[in-house]
Amino acid sequence: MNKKVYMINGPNLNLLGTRQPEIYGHTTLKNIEETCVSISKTLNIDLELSQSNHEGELIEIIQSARDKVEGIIINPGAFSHTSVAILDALNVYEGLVLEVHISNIHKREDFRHKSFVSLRADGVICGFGVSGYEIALRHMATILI
Ligand code: CA2
Repeated sequence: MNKKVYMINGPNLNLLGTRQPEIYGHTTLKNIEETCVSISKTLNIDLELSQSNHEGELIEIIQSARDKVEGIIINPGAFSHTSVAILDALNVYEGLVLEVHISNIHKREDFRHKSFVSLRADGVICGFGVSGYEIALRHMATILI
């Protein structure tokens, strides 16, 4: 049977491909999601996609992952650096958590160097551009299947 995985994107990632291409590239979130859904089919994964600009909504999505999906791939955007509430929600979740950042957060401003989510993540991918999502998905498949 297929494994179920959430791919969650946080604030402003709906703008990918439209602004700041020097940092985030030209690929849109829709492109990323389509590519990942197509790859997930070859990996026997049912991928459920979401994006929200709202912290509370992201927490509700993470809470709904319990007893529903075996893994979460999450780019929490700027909430990575600020949200203890998202960390708390992830700490309740028992499946595999992979954190993705498109940019290399360690090469950027000091305030981006710390991620609360990394305190829970089983793996962190950053600085690989939008390929980070695909890398996370393939890793998820090797662990789950
Ligand atoms: O590198 C990443 O993936 C980040 O999670 C992206 C966040 C940033 O706050 C983190 O420090 C690192 C920002 C996402 C904003 O995305 C935009 C995309 C296009 C145009 C404007 C914003």
